[in-house]
Amino acid sequence: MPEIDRARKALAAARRVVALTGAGVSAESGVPTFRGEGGLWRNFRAEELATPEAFARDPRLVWEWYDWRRQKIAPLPPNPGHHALAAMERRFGEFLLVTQNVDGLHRAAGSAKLAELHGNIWFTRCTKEGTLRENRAVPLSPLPPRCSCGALLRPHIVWFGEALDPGVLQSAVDACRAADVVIVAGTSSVVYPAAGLAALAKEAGAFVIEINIEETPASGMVDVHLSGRSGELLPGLLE
Ligand code: BJW
Repeated sequence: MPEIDRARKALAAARRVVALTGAGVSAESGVPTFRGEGGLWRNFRAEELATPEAFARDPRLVWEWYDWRRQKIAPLPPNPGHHALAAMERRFGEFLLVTQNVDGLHRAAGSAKLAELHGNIWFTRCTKEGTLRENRAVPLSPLPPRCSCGALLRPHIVWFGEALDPGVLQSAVDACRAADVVIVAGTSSVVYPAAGLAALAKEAGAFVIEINIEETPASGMVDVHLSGRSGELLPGLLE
């Protein structure tokens, strides 16, 4: 049986479904990925921009980078991959979309059962009070922005070396442990703890489907690897 049919068959029999997404799912909307050709880390050094140390050293530089990314993402629409995942939420009895993406495009496509593991670029967090506020201003001015309490605001993003929100991570772990099918789409599967979720699900008995334009460290353990673009393959899974 062709791989896509094996994946469709598993999904057709599933009640509890989890989708785990990465930057590749937003690539067809025009959002740059992190690794690989054209990826952000080809032109920017992660440790100079995406660490708490970088922010402590030069908050303005870090904010300029995020402001540039916000300006790039703001006009971009969700693509058919995002829409297919929103449709899955309506189709399956239990569904959780676990995303590493911070661009907000899943929400824009209508997904509501969403665990944003690495935060959201459209929210700021007060470095003193921890208060979260949605802020869609593009460009942001002045940089770096400040809270009404006077403290610096930071992007609501999980940087390297920082812990993920324990509640958000636990919801992802619980859903993966209980899932009948897990779809891992558009992620290089190298950043932990997100990269460990597919193996966790597999060990707990889930059927794991990977969608990617290339092989990843997870490809050897999944039940089906579908090679291609998520904007084409995710809608194809529902046919
Ligand atoms: C397509 C496509 C198309 C393209 N269709 N596919 C265990 C082992 C080793 C290291 C660690 C470990 N545990 C923790 C670590 C350290 C670290 C880590 O994992 N490092 C590794 C890189 C080595 N992890 C952390 O630091 C995490 N924190 C943590 O563990 O804390 C522990 C702690 C506990 C208690 C107290 C204190 C600490 C935090 C990780 C945060 C990651 N943050 C980033 C940056 C955010 C900045 C920002 O957005 O501004 O999140 S890193 C960056 O990578 C971003 C992404 O969410 C993340 C994942 O990338 P993703 O989504 O997979 O994208 P790419 O670009 O890598 O891949 C795209 C894929 O799409 C490719 O495969 C393409 O082929 C594919 N593709 N087009 C389908 N059309």
